[in-house]
Amino acid sequence: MGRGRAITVALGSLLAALAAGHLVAAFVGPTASPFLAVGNWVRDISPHPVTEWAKETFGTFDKTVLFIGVTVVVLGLAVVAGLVSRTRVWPGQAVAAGLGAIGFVAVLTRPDLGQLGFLAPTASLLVGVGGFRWLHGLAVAAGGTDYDRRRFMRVSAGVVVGAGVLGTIGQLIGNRVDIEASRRQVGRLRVAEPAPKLPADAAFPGTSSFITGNADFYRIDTALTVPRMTADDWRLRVHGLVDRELTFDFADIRGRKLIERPITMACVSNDVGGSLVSTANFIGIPLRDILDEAGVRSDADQLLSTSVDGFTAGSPVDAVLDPDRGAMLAIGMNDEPLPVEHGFPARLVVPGLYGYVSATKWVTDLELTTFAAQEGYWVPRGWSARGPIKTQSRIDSPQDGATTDRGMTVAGVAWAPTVGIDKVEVAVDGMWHTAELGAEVDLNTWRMWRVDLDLPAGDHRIAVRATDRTGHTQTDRYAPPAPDGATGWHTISISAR
Ligand SMILES: Nc1nc2c(c(=O)[nH]1)N[C@H]1C(S)=C(S)[C@@H](COP(=O)(O)O)O[C@H]1N2
Ligand SMILES: [Mo]
Repeated sequence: MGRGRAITVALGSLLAALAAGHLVAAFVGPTASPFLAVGNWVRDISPHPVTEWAKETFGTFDKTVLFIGVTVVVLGLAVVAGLVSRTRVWPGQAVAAGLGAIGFVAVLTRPDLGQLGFLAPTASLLVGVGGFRWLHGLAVAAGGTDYDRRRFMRVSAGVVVGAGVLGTIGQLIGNRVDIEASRRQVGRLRVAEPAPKLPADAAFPGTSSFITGNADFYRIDTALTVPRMTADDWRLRVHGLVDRELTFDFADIRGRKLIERPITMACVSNDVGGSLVSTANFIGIPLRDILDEAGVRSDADQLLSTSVDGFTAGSPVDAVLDPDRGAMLAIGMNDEPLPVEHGFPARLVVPGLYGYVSATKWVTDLELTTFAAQEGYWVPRGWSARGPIKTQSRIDSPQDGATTDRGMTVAGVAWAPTVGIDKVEVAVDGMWHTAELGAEVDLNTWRMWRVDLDLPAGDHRIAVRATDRTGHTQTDRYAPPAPDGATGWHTISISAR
């Protein structure tokens, strides 16, 4: 058969296979969709330099790019499958079976699927291999009469349209778990111990706002699709090196005395001057309370928290049990139930630890274990097992490269969660000025600063460094984010006139 027909056979059966898997996955768990599962799988097995390169090059679009990449590779394989089957059917069927097998492995290695998860890749495999055979037969026949040729064209167009319709139906059914409805049902959380009222001088003109709105709060996670777990379905299991295993449901948590605490969270991937740091009023309960109820045994030194989608983070037990640090199991954020992207129904927040070793969203499992026995998700991927947040500061205004008046104000933020900020200094062409500090709202939050300058006309370099309350001053030695957080002074160039 001709190339065009061969490729049509392959692409038609591929689309039908993916649509069948997607549709079945809508009933057995959306992440069982072979296409999604292969995307997740490729992400998990990608070598560290590749994922870092993708993050640096594409930022938060890295996952979209991953999807496009997987799509291109799969389409390419399908085209090959078609082209090698122009005379015989079996080579293409073999490629279809191979792709189906990859989908199978990807789905079966998902940590978040029930026993029926295998049905989705099974559907894809059968439809892919069977569909290829059927279309191939029609394509061979299409070499005969005009009637057969038109029939092949009609059938392949029908297969493509049908696959689109079934895939879309699968998508709609998969989204039927109305997570926003579950959030609305949770409604207002009644807080017994509210966060302190913000003093007027917590922030200055030109700095970030002190509390980051939920829509502006930075977001980082490995989830290709946000987990859709309702409050009713949510359970939290506490087990491992404990005296008694416990399981909590959402009502158990919200029925307790809820506290509200302002906490600054930071991502280890935040480069000097970067924006992966935000502050919110988190609502929840002290994590320590439920760990104490389970009775943490003295041989446990790591709390391994697992998300419904399989992400894991390992936090030091002394940090999560330290009453002064105030680690939380959070169910709310800035007066609302947690937004879905930030972990609804529940997440962990541990002041002073980077998110990758502490802040598990959609958390469903807390295992008391040891650092020697288990590693969190990012550790085998080149990041340090321990991730205390490093003292940092950032210039928010003016922007790098700006032209300013000679009389101007430099303003920004500094953070050293758990110990607090003692001093911020700004260097103008190497001359240090001490900045005025905003109110210290909490030792676990960032602190705003500003300094008024009167500059000679011309170009200037402005750098900032903070000193925390342990007396430690930020080093000027630049270190990149990997493996345990960036160091160095945020520096900008401006021109005054
Ligand atoms: N389930 C899950 N939780 C997660 C992650 C993730 O990939 N999956 N990423 C962590 C990282 S690296 C950070 S910095 C914080 C970010 O939380 P945010 O998106 O609410 O800002 O979440 C942490 N919790
Ligand atoms: Mo992070």
